[in-house]
Amino acid sequence: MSIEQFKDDVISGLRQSPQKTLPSKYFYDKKGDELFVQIMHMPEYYLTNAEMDIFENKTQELIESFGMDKTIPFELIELGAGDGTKTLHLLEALVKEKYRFTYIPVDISQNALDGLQKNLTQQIPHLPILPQQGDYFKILNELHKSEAPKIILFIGSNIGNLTDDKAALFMYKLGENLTPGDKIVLGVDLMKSKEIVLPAYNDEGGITAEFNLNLLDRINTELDGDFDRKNFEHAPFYDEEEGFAKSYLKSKKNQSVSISGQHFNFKKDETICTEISRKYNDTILNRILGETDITVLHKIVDSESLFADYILVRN
Ligand code: AVJ
Repeated sequence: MSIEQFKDDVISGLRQSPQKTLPSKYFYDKKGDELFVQIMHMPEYYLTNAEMDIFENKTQELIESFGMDKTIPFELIELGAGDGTKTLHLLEALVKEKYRFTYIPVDISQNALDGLQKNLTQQIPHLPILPQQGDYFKILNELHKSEAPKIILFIGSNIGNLTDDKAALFMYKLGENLTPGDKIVLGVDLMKSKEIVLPAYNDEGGITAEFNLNLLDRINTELDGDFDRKNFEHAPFYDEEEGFAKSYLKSKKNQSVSISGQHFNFKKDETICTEISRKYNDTILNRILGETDITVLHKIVDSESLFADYILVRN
């Protein structure tokens, strides 16, 4: 991720009117990565436990939905691999049941991949693992050259940060890089009441607020900005009807901020939208897949029906 790109995105996002925005992908600097790990361990952030429940307790249902032949080697490709704790359960079961496969974690962070590889080879000594660093679609395009059937893991509600238009484009591009019969495991957070969703993005301990405000610190450090974080507050929002959680940073007063020599004015109570976290149901997913060659094969939910891993197929 280049600093020029970061600067362009920040400046154009803050020039937007009426709603200023900042892309959520910039949350993840070193501090942001650490804070996100803390978020995943918070009692309010039900998403992690719910998907863990699926990978831990519905492993057989997951494996059966792949419909793989044990004699044919396949590739299990994980986009945005993270620390692999959920995937570990699936990998262990696949190895134990003598499936023939290579695990290919893909991430933009070489650091994340190194940590993951170290972890997984300790836990599963004979796991064939082939980490790939770089852009998802560049790597998928390379991998498409091999004949092996593929299962793509895109879990953790990572698709939730995309607007529906962008999610549809993402799924279309994914389909372009797959062969008929290939599968996708798509992990999404399900639509539910705001009593459950809001606390996940507005925890008592203030970790999410810190995660959101850290973006201002990052802009200050990397783009020579002078945001005073005391003058902004974390403002979460959930539209229960539409299923959109959104995070904002709200200006506590009229103020002007300079970034790389450019000035931006904020009125009291004016907001910057820093993240959307889309919540799904079958209708929304099918609409997003509408223009693609991908359809839903199966749906696995956790014991409390909070989260779903959809098994999709490329037709
Ligand atoms: C990593 C996109 C799944 O939207 O729930 C957590 C990021 N933001 N708390 C989410 C996040 C605030 C998270 N995803």
